[in-house]
Amino acid sequence: DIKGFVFDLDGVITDTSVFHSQAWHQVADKVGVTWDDELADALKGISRMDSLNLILKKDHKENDFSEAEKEALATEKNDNYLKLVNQMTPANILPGIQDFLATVKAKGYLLSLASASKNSPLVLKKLGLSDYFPKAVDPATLTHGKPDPEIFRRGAEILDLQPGECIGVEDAAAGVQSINAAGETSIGIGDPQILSAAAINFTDTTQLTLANIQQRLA
Ligand code: B16
Ligand code: MG
Repeated sequence: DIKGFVFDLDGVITDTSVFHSQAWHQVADKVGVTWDDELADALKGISRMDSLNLILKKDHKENDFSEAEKEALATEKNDNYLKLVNQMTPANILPGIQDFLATVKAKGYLLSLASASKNSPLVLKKLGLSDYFPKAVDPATLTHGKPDPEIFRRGAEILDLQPGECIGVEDAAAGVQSINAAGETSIGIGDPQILSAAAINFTDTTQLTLANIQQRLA
């Protein structure tokens, strides 16, 4: 029986994935790496430093920067990102998400957050959704990022649930892999070709309803 939902944040609850992309695009331009949609998708769910390394690798620039220079580029990206986050309001919650959270909470399902982002407490606060997520995995405590199962496994643990009792909700291919490897039921929200490993695919957040989930699981 499903007793809880483990949520990704960026790209599922709110469209900060667009802000992450914008902020990285500026850094890519600066280091002379060509930006494209495929790179943007590959960065979804990936930690800040791993994202920078992926960007540099794309055009074989991973050895062109010292660790200190990489730290500075990652900080610059985060500063770009925070400028965008600071303008956020509850209007940035993706359609249907607030209803879904309210419904599952009212029905007694447990909720936790499995976001790779160190900015997730601030983002939740800007959205007015902090109260739904008193339980969140702290990404700073992880040994491995998505697609490793660690973050989604911990998302179930902090709810005192077994992975088999949880549904994980993701917009990133790396995140869907993490959910599956953790032994949870995966919902992928977005392009079904990119998220083909998900147990359930929804093309956008308006489709995320308990009725639709029950229908797909039947
Ligand atoms: P930060 P999620 C992930 O969040 C984003 O998808 C990814 O693009 C970002 O690099 C990562 O968080 C780290 O974020 O730099 O804010 O710590 O999708 O797992 O909620
Ligand atoms: Mg995401």
